[in-house]
Amino acid sequence: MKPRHDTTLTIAGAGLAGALLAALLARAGWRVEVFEKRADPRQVGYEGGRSINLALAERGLHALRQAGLHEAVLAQAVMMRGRMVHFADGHTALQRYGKDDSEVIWSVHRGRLNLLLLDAAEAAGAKLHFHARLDGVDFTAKKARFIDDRDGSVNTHAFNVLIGADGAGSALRGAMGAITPLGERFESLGHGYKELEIPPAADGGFRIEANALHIWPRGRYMCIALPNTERTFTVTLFLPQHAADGAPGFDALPDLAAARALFAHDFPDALAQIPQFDADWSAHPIGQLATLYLDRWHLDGRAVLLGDAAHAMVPFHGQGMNCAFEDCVALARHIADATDFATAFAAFQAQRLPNARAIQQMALENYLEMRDRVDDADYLLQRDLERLLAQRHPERFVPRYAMVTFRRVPYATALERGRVQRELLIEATRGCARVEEVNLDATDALVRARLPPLDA
Ligand code: FAD
Ligand code: 8R5
Repeated sequence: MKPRHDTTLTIAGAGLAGALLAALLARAGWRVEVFEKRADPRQVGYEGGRSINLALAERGLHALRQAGLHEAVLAQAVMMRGRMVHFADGHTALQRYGKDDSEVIWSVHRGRLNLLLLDAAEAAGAKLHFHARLDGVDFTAKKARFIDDRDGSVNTHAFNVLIGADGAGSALRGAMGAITPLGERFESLGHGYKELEIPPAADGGFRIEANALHIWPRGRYMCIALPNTERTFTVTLFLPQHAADGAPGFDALPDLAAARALFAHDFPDALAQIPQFDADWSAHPIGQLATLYLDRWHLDGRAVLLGDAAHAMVPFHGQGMNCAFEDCVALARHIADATDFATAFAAFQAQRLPNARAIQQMALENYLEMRDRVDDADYLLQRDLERLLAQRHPERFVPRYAMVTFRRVPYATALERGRVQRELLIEATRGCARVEEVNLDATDALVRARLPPLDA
């Protein structure tokens, strides 16, 4: 479709996806209005000043490139070359993510990224409304109701097309579900998270290695830390909600003393770097982790969902934002290519829903990998062989982590080829203790037979 002057695209939510999508659609010539429940962060500052960072990978970076924003974002990002694993005995080891510094991920500040995207959306011509919480939709009259939570006042806006970028608790999803069953299912992981902060060192530098994503794997739970440009780290403890079989859980940490005792026992080196442990633990809520599955993302040509509103996932692959950004580019392209909105939204759903399912599954699987397998002998042998095969067959054998993180092949392709590769690694390392013992001629033949060249 060519942009039409009698048609406005109304976006609910000016978070990461809503702001980027507004920029992309406004640049393409559409009239765009965005309604966000919170205040304008450019006026009030973001999230109470807390540094919350996200890992940006190739899919997200590529979307930012489409909006001309990648350089501005990377100028404020910290490079993470690999996992720095902190073993229980205190020693550490860097496991590189990619072959060199062209294959890295970037720690970016959520608040600053959001500001940049909002400025870009506005510069492209999108109209932004803050203090406007979507509260109800009349899909017959095509009217949406918004509430200003400061005083409870209500505003009603006529719409042509509604786009839901209003996050995991999406109000638009709720309104659509009241008209048509969306097949909504929430699956709670049964684990929660708590954020803590490592401040800068006395000399103003980073207290631990800056250019890495730190992991303290402890079997059934773990801590991670991502660097901030302010030379701080945001530390996140992931832990079961309920203690069971001798493993700790949030419900068995009734007070600060219990929380400190857990850290002193399992993460003493991390605890030593968190001087404000007590204040952080008391002030920060326990975050919830769940996967949201839907069977439908759109209501003919009237409404469509994307990002967390359509497919919230657990965080363990660091792909929630990356996937949401990929959604934005895909939706903008389907709107440009189709003859009407119903066709565009159906094509968007057909393309993206199977891929959202695939990354949701891989994100769940990566929790086990991060917390339990990074220090396991079989895993390390398979990982050595994986690196060797990736060098010998760079176009055929691309580790699953790399397909998800450094390539843009559909997530469903990464999942399927990852399965083939895993079986191959298990077969090839059977009975071997070291990678030198693997029969490489036979393994090369298996690679050529099972893995056609990957072209993306
Ligand atoms: P959101 O960014 O949540 O935006 C939704 C917006 O809608 C918000 O601004 C909200 O205020 C607004 N809103 C909500 N309801 C209404 C309403 N009724 N009316 C109007 N506006 C409304 N992803 C990664 O790729 N890498 C990471 O490392 C990573 N780390 C994360 C760390 C944390 C602590 C969390 C919580 C998530 C992380 N994610 C990460 C996931 C990522 O944040 C989300 O996947 C991404 O923000 C989804 O974008 P979105 O625009 O769909 O939703
Ligand atoms: N999200 C991430 C990865 C994969 C790292 C690897 C994992 C915190 C709430 Cl848990 C997690 C990754 O496999 O070595 N890349 O990026 C981000 C992650 O968690 C984010 C910061 C998070 C939700 C709290």
